[in-house]
Amino acid sequence: MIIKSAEFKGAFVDWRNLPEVDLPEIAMAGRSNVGKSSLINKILNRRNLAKSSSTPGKTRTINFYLINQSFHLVDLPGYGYAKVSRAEQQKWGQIIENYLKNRKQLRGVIHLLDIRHEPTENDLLMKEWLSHYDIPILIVATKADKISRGARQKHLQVISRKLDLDLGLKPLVFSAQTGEGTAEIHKAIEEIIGNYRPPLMSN
Ligand SMILES: Nc1nc2c(ncn2[C@@H]2O[C@H](COP(=O)(O)OP(=O)(O)O)[C@@H](O)[C@H]2O)c(=O)[nH]1
Ligand SMILES: [Mg+2]
Repeated sequence: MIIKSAEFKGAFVDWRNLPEVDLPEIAMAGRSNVGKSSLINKILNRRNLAKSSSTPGKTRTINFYLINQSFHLVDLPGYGYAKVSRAEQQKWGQIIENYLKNRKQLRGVIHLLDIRHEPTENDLLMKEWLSHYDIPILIVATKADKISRGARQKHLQVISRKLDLDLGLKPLVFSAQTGEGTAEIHKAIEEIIGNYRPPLMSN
């Protein structure tokens, strides 16, 4: 996939205020600090389009990017940041679940997990929502440069087992540092977007 254009289109709190444009959408989900902004910048080949914040847990908005005038990439609020109150975390959960449940343009979710860590309760909840709402998923294991090649399989197995992934749903290995996995993510996005059929107009 060639990225010809990538524009930030806004930050939203309520799914009801999202752009009504009828373009397919792919959303990114994951824990705060898992590497979402870094992945977005890397796959779009932009240095700082998605702000990589040094104060984790701050973004609680749904951020919209328009790519090649043909689809939206959506950055969901990172969940599970420990220093945020429980009530606040529940609010984020609602923002995310409402989006997943109601957004008609949504075609798939890229679920990011840090390759080094065992999935958390929040990661499991995310996976449950995606299954429940029948949303196609791509699991991406981030920060692959932080462990040795030899340790990869073991870490990937922990993730697959904990998330109870089907055999066909192998995590894709990614590093924003080295760019590993970028081509595979492009391909996956093209496949997900390619499946899009605009709804028939009716009156
Ligand atoms: N070594 C390494 N660090 C990464 C990678 N991806 C993200 N980071 C770092 O992890 C921190 C959080 O990244 P960010 O993209 O802001 O995470 P977000 O909160 O999920 O958007 C930042 O300090 C990044 O530089 C990666 O692939 N490799
Ligand atoms: Mg971010």
